[in-house]
Amino acid sequence: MRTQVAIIGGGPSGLLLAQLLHTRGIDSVVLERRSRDYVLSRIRAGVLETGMVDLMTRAGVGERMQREGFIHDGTQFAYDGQMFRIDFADLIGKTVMVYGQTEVTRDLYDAREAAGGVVLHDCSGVTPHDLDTDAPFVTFLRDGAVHRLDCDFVAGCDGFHGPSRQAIPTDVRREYERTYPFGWLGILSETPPVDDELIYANSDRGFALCSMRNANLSRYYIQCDLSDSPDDWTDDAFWDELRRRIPEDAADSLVTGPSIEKSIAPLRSFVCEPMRWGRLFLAGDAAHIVPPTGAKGLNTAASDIHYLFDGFDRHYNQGDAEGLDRYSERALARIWKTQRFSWWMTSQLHRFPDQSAFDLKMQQAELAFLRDNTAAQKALAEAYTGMPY
Ligand code: RFL
Ligand code: PHB
Repeated sequence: MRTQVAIIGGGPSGLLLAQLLHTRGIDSVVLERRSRDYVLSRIRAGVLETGMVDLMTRAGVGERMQREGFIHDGTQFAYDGQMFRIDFADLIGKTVMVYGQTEVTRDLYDAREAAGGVVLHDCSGVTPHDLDTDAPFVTFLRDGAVHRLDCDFVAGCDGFHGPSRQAIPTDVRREYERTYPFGWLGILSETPPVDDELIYANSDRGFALCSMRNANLSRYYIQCDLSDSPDDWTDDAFWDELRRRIPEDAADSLVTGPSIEKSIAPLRSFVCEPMRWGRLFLAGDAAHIVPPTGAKGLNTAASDIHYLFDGFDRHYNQGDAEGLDRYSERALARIWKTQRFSWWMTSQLHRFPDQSAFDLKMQQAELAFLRDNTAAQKALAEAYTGMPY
C-alpha cells in the first residue's frame, strides 16, 4: 500500500488533516487503533474557537455545526458568592461555538466516507519506520495480517499515549510537564443546561464547571481527588456537590437527572519539542496536553492541523518547503501561549492542597481584577475565543 501522507490516529486531529489534504488533492491513509464506535463514544471537548470553526468550514464539514451548534457571546465566572460575565462579542467582537467533539468527529468520519477516504480501524502494533530517510513507512497488524504502508510523510496524530512521539530519539526530544494534584469528575445528563452560557466556578469546596451540548444535554464537572473513581460518586452525590459549588441562584434552578456518562480525567500540562523529526510531524495531543480549564485541547489540535496542512499544501502544490520546515516553530509558538492561558485558568479556579491563606487571597484578587478591569477582560476574551493562527 502507498500514500502521500500516512496519518496515525483517527481522532479529530488525524481526520481533520485527512479531510483538508483531500480538498487540495493530497492523498492520505488514516490508521486508527480503535473501532469507529469507540472513538465516537469518547465524551470530550465542547467549545470551539473561531479558528477551528473556520477550519471545519474550509474542510467542507461546517454545515451541521453551523446549523446545530450554539454561538456563545460570553461566559460567566463565579467566586466568593458572586457571578460576573465576560462579554467576548462586546469586548473584542468575537464568539465561540458550543459543538461537541463527538459531533466534530462524526462529521469528519462522514465526510471522509463520502469522499472515499481511507480510514482503517482496528489497526494494532502501528509502528513508523525510517523516519529520517526519504522513504518512511508504517507497519501494522489488521485482520490477522501484517501490512506495510509506504509514504512521503508520517503525521503522528495518535494522542498522548500513541507511539509517534516515542519515535523521536530521546536525545532530540525535550518534554516539559506539570501534573496537577486533582482531576475533573464529569457527567453528561439529558437535562436543560442551568444557564445559557458556561459557568466557571471557584468555590471553597473546589472548582465546578457548568457546560452543555444542546438545549437538553448538559455537561457538568467538579474538581475531585485523583484517587476517586467514578463509581465512588452516585448521581445524587454529584448533584449535591455541584449545587454547593455554584452560585445560589444557579443551584436553585439546576435541573438534575440520571447521568448518561460519568468519567474522571486527570489534569496535565505537557509539551514535546520539537514537533518534527525527519519526515514525522506530531500534531494535537500527541505533542501537547493542556488542562481542560479554558477548553483549549481540541482547539490547539486544530491550530496544529492548520499549520501542518499549510505545510503539506505548499510542499505538494507549490514545491515550497518552508511551511513544513517551519511547522514545529510556528505550532509551538502558539501552543506555549495557550499553555499559559490553560495553566492560568487552572491556577485561578481550583483549590490546591498546599494553598496558603495568601495564595487564596491572590486567587480572589486575580478574579476581582478580571471582574473590574476591561483590559484584563479583553485579554481573557482574546485567549478564550482563540488567538489568531
Ligand atoms: P485524540 O482525540 O486522543 O485522538 C488520537 C487518536 O489516536 C488513536 N491512537 C492510535 N491509533 C493507532 N495506533 C495507535 N497506537 C494509537 N494510539 C492512539 C486513538 O484511539 C485516538 O482515536 O487526539 P487528537 O486527535 O489530537 O485530539 C485532541 C483532543 O481529543 C483533546 O485535546 C481533547 O479532547 C482534550 N480534552 C478536552 N479538551 C477540551 O478542549 N475540553 C474538554 O472538555 C476536554 N475533555 C479531553 C477531555 C481529553 C481527555 N483525554 C485525553 C483523556 C477529556 C478527556 C478524558
Ligand atoms: C465541556 O463542555 O466539556 C467543556 C467546556 C469548557 C471547558 C472544558 C470542558 O473549559
